[in-house]
Amino acid sequence: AELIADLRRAVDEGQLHLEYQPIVDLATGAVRSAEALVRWRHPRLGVLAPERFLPLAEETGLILPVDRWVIHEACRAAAAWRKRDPQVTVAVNIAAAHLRRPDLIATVTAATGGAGLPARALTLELTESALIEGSDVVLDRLRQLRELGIQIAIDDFGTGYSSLSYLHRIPATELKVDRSFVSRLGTEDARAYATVDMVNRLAAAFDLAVVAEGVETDAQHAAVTAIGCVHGQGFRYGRPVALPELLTTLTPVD
Ligand code: G
Ligand code: G
Ligand code: MN
Ligand code: NA
Repeated sequence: AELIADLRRAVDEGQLHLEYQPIVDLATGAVRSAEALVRWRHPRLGVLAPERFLPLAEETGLILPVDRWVIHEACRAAAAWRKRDPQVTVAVNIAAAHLRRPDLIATVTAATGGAGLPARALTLELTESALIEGSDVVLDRLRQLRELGIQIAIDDFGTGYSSLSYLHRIPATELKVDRSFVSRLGTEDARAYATVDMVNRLAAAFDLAVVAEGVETDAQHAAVTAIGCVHGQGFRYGRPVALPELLTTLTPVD
């Protein structure tokens, strides 16, 4: 309960910060994008991971100011790193509650516009469970975001209780294969390979990009590459790092 009052202040007092995890082109190893992950530098408890405070933030509605801050901060960061590599994009996680809010569009437009970031350089990551609540209002909001040029990724794909039919309705641009599937690759488990292969084919049929999440080992890297996934994310390519460290991994254009 005390943590709630603390979190209320944390946004205003600049106690939140972002780490960025690279998303690479599997063929070349080049960093194509980075996922922003929020951390809270609590004055007494030290740095708190999202699982320590996001559930509380979602219960109390404080997730809205948190996610708003994250969107703005990530857009500013992306505008900075695109000076080094103009192709690089940024991905942010969006809570289900935010999707139900009419001001999401205004927040996103203000953040990209204010940072001078093209809309197509911002990806919103939504979980299946957030999308499955997919009322017509939510679907309409997603379509508006798409019309602005914003990219929509379905996060942790394959783990929610959704049916495949919703792929026909959600205006997504990308599937992120959940790391629980990727973690079983590189063992003798043929079913793991078949699962990731199926998701990759499905994505191709729907003209969606694919990110294999949670790639940790060389064997997993070899498997997702053989399957034909285009992008990868995971400790094998890089852990979440602060912005200055991420910048050193980008190839300067000049
Ligand atoms: O590294 P990691 O522990 O950062 O992230 C744990 C979980 O927290 C992930 O499932 C991620 O989607 C979620 N998460 C991280 N940052 C944010 C954020 O800024 N907003 C929301 N809504 N979720 C986030
Ligand atoms: O749910 P979402 O995909 O947004 O979660 C991102 C989370 O996954 C972050 O907590 C991040 O630290 C974690 N993560 C990223 N790469 C790896 C990996 O290779 N292995 C494991 N175990 N976790 C990872
Ligand atoms: Mn994510
Ligand atoms: Na994910």
